[in-house]
Amino acid sequence: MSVVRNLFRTTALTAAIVLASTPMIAAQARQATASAAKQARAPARAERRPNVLLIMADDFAPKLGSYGAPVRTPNLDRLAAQGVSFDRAYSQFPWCAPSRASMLTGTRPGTTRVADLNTPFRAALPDILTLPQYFRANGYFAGRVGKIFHQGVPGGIGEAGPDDPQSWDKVVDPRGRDRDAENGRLVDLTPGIPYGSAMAYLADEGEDDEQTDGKVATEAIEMLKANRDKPFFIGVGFYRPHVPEVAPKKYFDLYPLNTVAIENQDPAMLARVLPASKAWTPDNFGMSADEQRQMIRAYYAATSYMDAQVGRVLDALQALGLADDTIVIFTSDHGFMLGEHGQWMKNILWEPSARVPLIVRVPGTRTAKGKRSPRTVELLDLYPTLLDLAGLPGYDRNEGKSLKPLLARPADRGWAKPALSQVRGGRSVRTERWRYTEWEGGKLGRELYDHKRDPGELHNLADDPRHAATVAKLHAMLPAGPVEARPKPVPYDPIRNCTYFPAQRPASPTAAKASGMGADGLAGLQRCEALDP
Ligand SMILES: [Ca+2]
Repeated sequence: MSVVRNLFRTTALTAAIVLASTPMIAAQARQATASAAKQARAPARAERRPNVLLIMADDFAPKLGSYGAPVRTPNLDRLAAQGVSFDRAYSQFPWCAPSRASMLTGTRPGTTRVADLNTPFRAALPDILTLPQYFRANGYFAGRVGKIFHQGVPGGIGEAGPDDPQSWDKVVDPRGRDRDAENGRLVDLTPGIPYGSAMAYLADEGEDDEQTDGKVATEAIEMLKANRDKPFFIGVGFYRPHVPEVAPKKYFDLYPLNTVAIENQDPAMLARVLPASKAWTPDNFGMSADEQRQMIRAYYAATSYMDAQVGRVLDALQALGLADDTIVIFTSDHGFMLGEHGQWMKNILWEPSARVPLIVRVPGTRTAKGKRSPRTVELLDLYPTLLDLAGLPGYDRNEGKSLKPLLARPADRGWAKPALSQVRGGRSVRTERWRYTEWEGGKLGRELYDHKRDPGELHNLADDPRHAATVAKLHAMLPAGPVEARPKPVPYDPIRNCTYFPAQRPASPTAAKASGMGADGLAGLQRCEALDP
């Protein structure tokens, strides 16, 4: 019997009546909804559907206390104690726009055709119902505060960006003082790289609610208050810990610099990394150990700041009497490298780039409070999970699988679905024990890591004949079909503070856009060629 249905006993409409009374939405959405409605089974009895509060952080690897990281996240840890945490949850394309398009349409990157920051998923999927849109079409209020679909950071803060208007009844795009921090106040360890990608930070003056994430929390609380009497799907999208790492100074003070550890930088290990497995060169952008320490501290500080804002929203949910009627999800669009393998940021297929935190709190789930699931799950599983938990009809275009069985029994051995991730030119599969990655179908190399013995992914076993059978098995799990060319890592010159694009420089801005290169979030990047006389 559904746990959720036990909880939401107040009167509500059947799916059919809700659909008939749906407010005006785009014609294509209505059409697609009608198709979804055909799959609907009428609920067994009248019930009030649960609310959904989807909280996302940006570029957040699972560096939180409850995941064993030396980062202070008391509010997320409290949520984890009340719900189920997934230790092996993965992004399908660890980069903002492609990941969010996949998660929010419930389809894989091969279906969304989004592999850069500019291509809208509506180009390939004009009539898909997004996750919030599906709830909206089923009688929910759907609202968003901050970054749920892709927005550029920091340039797009305060603007809707490439949003999906038909997904929402209301959107709010707050803008705090961090948006203007680029006016010469940031500590920039990689000059010449735009602030969306630069290793830059600021221990800022002022209070929490002067920064964008503080305003996101404040606006989210207002949206909860305004919609407390109706079923709602509210997306709360925080901007930190995406770079630049701007947060009030008190959060930096939590991490004395001499207590922050940097990643293994053994030169022999770094020399073994496949060129295809890098997003940028040189290793660590040429940052010194002390500079790396500063960036890690800044990431931790921005995380603790974001955690405090999550806490404000969760406290409001409780104070408004909504906690017992609301499913809460916390996750991120992808992870973030903090110097592992000499790499920083994302858009590569190492574990810290592909892995995300995932915490699900379902009111009334008595069997799994504070438990952790070791099973491999994917961000695109969230869409069918939420339909399942809310008692809404399934959507036949979902390519993921409901996590509901794991919420009841987090270690359920019946769950044996591997997690797939990809970037341009790379395909990777993660099982509980292994990560296997192919670059251009193996032409540019293959990687096999045994996470049971080597969680740091330091020993590539792909060419070890003793693991040939494992490689064959994992290869068969990768998606079929052609693999596009692998872009070369972006070469940064830390002496001249500029970057080169040899070989892959497109002929024109149009060609750049078509190739996806101009869409890398690198617009405004200082080109070394331009510095030459
Ligand atoms: Ca992101």
